[in-house]
Amino acid sequence: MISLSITIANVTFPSCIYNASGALCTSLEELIAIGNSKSGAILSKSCTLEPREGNPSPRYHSLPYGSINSMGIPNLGYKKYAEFAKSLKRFGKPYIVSVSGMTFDDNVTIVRELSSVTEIDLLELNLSCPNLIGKPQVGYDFEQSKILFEKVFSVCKKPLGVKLPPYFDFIHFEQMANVLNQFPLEFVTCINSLGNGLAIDVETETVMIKPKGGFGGIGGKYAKPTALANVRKFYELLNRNISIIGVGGIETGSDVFEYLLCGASAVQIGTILVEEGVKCFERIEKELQELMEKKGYSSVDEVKGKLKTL
Ligand code: OXC
Repeated sequence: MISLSITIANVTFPSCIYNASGALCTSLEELIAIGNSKSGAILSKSCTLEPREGNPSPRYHSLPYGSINSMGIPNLGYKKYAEFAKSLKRFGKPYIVSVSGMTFDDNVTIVRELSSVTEIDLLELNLSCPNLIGKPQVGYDFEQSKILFEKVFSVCKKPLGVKLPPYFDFIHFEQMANVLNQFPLEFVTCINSLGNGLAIDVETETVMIKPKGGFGGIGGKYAKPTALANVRKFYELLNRNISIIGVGGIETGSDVFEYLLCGASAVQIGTILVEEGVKCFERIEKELQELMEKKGYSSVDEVKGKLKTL
């Protein structure tokens, strides 16, 4: 049997395929369902200092090739995700908490506090939520990102990674990689949703979601080519000890294989998890194993980064 197991920051993931933050991972029940599934890790919804209701509904809509959302980080507050850690340990897979403080200082406080919770394995700092009214994405401000990393790494005792927005210009990849390479980051997750897209119902001549006049983050198949490009570019530019996690439009084992070729060590599932439920992990894992077997590969490492160019 082909092993899909991987190791990041000395933490073993039984499978390289797990949930994206935001997809069915806000309540303890949802996190337990991920624990009980074939997901290779349990990643929480991004958390803030205080609990949040998020943006007004409707705030998620499926689209022909993906989804649009403007959730606004509804979550239970970081203390709950710390509390949940003990009961999630029994699943024998990493528990990762996503952090998305509303301010610079909130991020520092949350990372410091979660750092001392033994049962949390890793932290993913989300610098790329496109749906917070009046708050630009920190990941698009390279100077601010650097200042934040300096502070966060001075208080963080856990392996920490960062969730990035999509970049579209080589100079921006270089500028961000230059910042990231200066810190002891364990992983980089590429990409958050394509920010501020618009979806329209022609019949009613109306936008699909309520917040921000209908603008929202686009996920699913629409995002895949951009996400693959972000994984590939950062694989080329980042220090080799920083693992890359791919996310965007993965529906099949073949999609995962593409991400591995680009240099991803693991992948996260967002839109299709919301649409299909936690059973998607078993299906995608099986599809990937069959494809790898057919091609004669026996581990994730053998495929990683092997993309050919013309
Ligand atoms: N990305 C995020 O980081 N957060 C959520 N949506 C998204 O596309 C959210 O909660 O709005």
